[in-house]
Amino acid sequence: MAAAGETRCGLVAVVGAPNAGKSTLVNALAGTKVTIVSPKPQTTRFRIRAVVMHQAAQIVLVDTPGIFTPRRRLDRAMVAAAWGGAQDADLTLLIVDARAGITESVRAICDRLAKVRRPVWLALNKVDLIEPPRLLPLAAELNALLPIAETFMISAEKQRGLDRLLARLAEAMPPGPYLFPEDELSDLPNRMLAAEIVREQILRQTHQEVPHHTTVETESWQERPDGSVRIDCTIYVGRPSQKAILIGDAGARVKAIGAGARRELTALLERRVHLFLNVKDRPGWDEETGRIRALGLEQDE
Ligand SMILES: Nc1nc2c(ncn2[C@@H]2O[C@H](COP(=O)(O)OP(=O)(O)OP(=O)(O)O)[C@@H](O)[C@H]2O)c(=O)[nH]1
Ligand SMILES: [Mg+2]
Repeated sequence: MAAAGETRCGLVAVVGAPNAGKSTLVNALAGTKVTIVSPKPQTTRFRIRAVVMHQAAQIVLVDTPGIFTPRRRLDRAMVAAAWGGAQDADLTLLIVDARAGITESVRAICDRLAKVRRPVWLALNKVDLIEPPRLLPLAAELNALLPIAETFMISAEKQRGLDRLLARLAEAMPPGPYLFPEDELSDLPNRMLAAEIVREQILRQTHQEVPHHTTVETESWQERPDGSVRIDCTIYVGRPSQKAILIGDAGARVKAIGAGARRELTALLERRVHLFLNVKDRPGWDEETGRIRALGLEQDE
């Protein structure tokens, strides 16, 4: 424990295009899973805070939804949440998928970040996927788009370059008391965690439009006398055809989703979990206030 007056603490917004690897990085720095990851873009839907302790610094990482051109009300709320994260932070860490390079959405993000009056750091991610000589020109091109205070080359997945990034983040945090208890890993309530873990399985086990037209809400959470927990979640989909895909032949798909989510939740909660999933079609849920609020979005955006 650091003596009073010696501690540092700050907020770091992790922003970037969808699929850049923001959540993978946040989990890697936190040393545990606090936010879900999938190969599909638009996985993260709301801001999730992860508290990372390093030496006498508390680094509060804010994972944000990927920034893209929004169409639905849900999308607009997601993108607003991402920019809200950058607004509140002491420092913005821009994650760019080095293999994808400077896409239209990276360019648009840079334009807007150039107007945020806070330091921007760049992490070129997925360096395991590209030839090293391509990295410097890419960093230089990004530096021409906006002033970047520090640049890192990392692989969040292979955990490369993360020690230096963590050490520099810790040094850059402003002096001040810790904002959160040292043992608090994340701000995600258990009910939201359960819903997110179910959604992660849906992202992994279904394809095309299904995952992006799906939302999950925890309806009830019941502690049982034997120490186990019963969790009931509702999965809302946009169309009856999507409901049929999610349920699968004789319920096989939803069963597999439930089995995967239960396994994951058992490990995360360190207790026995009984998970019940109910699939409902609800056209237009992605324009509905109640569903968007259930994700914690549009509260103060
Ligand atoms: N090869 C490789 N893959 C990575 C790396 N980092 C992340 N990925 C993969 O990239 C995909 C997207 O990762 P996420 O962490 O979900 O990306 P994100 O930026 O949070 O995406 P959104 O939440 O949709 O904005 C996943 O399949 C990850 O496993 C990396 O360093 N190398
Ligand atoms: Mg994410």
